[in-house]
Amino acid sequence: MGPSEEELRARLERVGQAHLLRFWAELEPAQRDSLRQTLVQLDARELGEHCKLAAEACAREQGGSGQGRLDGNLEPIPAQFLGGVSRSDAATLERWEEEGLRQISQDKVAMLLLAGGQGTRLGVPYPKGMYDVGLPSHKTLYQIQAERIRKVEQLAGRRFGTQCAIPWYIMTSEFTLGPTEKFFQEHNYFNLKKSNVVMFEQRMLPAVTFDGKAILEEKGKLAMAPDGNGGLYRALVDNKILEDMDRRGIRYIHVYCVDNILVKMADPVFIGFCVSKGADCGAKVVEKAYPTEPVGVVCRVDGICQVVEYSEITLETAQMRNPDGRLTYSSGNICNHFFTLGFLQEIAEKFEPQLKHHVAIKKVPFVDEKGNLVKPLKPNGIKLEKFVFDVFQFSKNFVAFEVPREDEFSPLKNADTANKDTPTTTRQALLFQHYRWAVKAGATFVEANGQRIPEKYSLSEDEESPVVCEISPLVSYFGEGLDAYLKAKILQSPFLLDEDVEKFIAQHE
Ligand code: UD2
Repeated sequence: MGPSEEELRARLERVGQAHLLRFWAELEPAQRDSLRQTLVQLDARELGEHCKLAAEACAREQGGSGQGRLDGNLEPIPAQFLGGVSRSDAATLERWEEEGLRQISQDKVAMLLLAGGQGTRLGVPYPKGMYDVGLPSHKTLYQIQAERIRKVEQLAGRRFGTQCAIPWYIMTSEFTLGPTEKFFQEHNYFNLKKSNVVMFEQRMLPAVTFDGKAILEEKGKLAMAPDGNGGLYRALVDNKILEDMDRRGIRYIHVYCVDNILVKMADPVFIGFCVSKGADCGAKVVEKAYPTEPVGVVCRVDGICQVVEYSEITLETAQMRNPDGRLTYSSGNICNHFFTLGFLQEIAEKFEPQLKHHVAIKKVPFVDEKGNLVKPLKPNGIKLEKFVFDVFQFSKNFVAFEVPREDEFSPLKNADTANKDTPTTTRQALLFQHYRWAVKAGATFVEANGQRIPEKYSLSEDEESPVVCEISPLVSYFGEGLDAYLKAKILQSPFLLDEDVEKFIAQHE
């Protein structure tokens, strides 16, 4: 049953939120129950504090310009804590890869996907992982990721003679849990063991007006949004995920965001690097493309590692270069992180409440005093979010690992009407990578008339891959092992090497 209307009203009045019951008299019994349940769950006192916090944080942010605030206290990640593909020789990279595969083969590594976002910029009504960017195979992001897990399990198992598994934890939100579960069921979990795919839900927080009032999006429903990808740490506790990891013997967790089509799942090189350095927390980064590129930079502030937003430093600092010509602050964050289980346990137990609240100002549809639905033209609401990387500051041994952008980072953020991070740019990035792998393995591509297509190893931003070439992750995780199929082969675009390699061999004999 829960509290009566009078009781609810009294509690809300004490915290200045009684307007949430404005339409109570008009609500059907089911709507009343649902609103009552939301308000009880939120707890009036906590709701009041949340609204106050949101309004204050927003006023603070709008009052002062962030630019230049941190410049004086900034320093790059010291060289001994920064590794990278182009900063190391082949033997060292192999050593790290071997170490990563060893940890995977011993069932100590898990993947954790952040998939609770609403993907508003892409503008599709379903979770981003279900998106098909138009590859010849029409695989979705989820399928590509699942197949990379299967392949790297196989590589580790073969190398060390074990049968191993990488559990896949997927953080969803109220918006994404239902459709994601259904999608995985319909696709038989992409042939992963169902018990190794663990979905859990992050919390939602009410959107708040500039004067600190929670917003009604319907007469009986509050406007709510997920609490940011840093909501991870509360969600891990709420859903007892760390206990589940511990029970399975997991020691290292590779966390990533859903939209990077090139993501190396459970990347053995990155994991091996972090483990070899004894790190408790690590971030994969790419070199910033240009000084004003709008990405957060991994660096130190007053000696403490963190991600600094581009809006928090001046142009002058962003443009600083080292004697070798590289940008001084060049480590661009790509939402790809390494944590030990022990570190996550510490965050959950001790530090989570200290994580900063970030303010996002959005247009939030609402019902006005007369009960009419209004779609605001100007931003009217504050959403508070925590960020996954804000825990770096609590690390005792933080490392960063730089990887080539063209091999590891191409995110799907926008619809094709934009010119960056779209279905087209992500598709092209993957096709061009697979083309480079094929050429490296010894294949030659020809036109329909048999004329050879000249080889290419780099593209400018708006150029298309010279051929359409897709290789199933079940055949190759990161370009390895392709010589066996592609050496000295003459191939025509569009080319798809799918998991049925026997058929391919028979056709090309
Ligand atoms: C993220 C990073 C940014 C940069 C960029 C690269 C954060 C806070 N920012 O920015 O530094 O690395 O990615 O692509 O990490 N998500 C949830 N719950 C939420 C909100 C988001 O799970 O409440 C997930 C979302 O589904 C996605 C990931 O977090 O997988 C990143 O979210 P985003 O795309 O909104 O982040 P973006 O692009 O602003």
